[in-house]
Amino acid sequence: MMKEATLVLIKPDGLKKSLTGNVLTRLSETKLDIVAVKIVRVSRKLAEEHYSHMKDKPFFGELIKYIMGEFHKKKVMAMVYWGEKATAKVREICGSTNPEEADAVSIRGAYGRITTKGVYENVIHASTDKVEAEREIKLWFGPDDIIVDVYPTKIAQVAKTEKRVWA
Ligand code: FUP
Repeated sequence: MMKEATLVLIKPDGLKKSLTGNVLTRLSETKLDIVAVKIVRVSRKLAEEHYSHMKDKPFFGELIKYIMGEFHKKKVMAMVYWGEKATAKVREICGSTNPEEADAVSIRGAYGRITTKGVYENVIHASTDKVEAEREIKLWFGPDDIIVDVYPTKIAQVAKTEKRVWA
């Protein structure tokens, strides 16, 4: 069987509520490998690209504020899980998008809520399918952030770029 990669985000409500350990413990039931992890301060650009397919939804503005951390902490923990049927295995433990409809013992069922403004604060994001996973992982990570070769890469000459280094 082929291994595949899938993106998992612990959203700002999950970090604010100190649920990182609980979420990682639940995800370890999948026996998948974590091949990348970082804490990200989400820019508006990244938020809007990540949720570009939700652009026409009435709650889009609130959704962007939520993932940028304006209601909780301004950080997201982004991870790549890797293994056979990674996307399906992670989605199953996450539960349904709507935390009230999610199985009670799923991550979203146990820890999610719906705000009075109607935003689903559902603690975790998990890619829907393999195609979405690739799109999302390429938004959140570069090839050197991931310890296995999940997608084809190429060597590019990057001239005259500036980057921040330790002073
Ligand atoms: P999922 O793939 O389970 O993350 O769900 P969607 O891509 O359909 O939705 C993306 C995010 O929009 C969800 F995580 C929460 C939010 N959302 C709402 O706040 N209200 C809705 O009615 C639907 C989605």
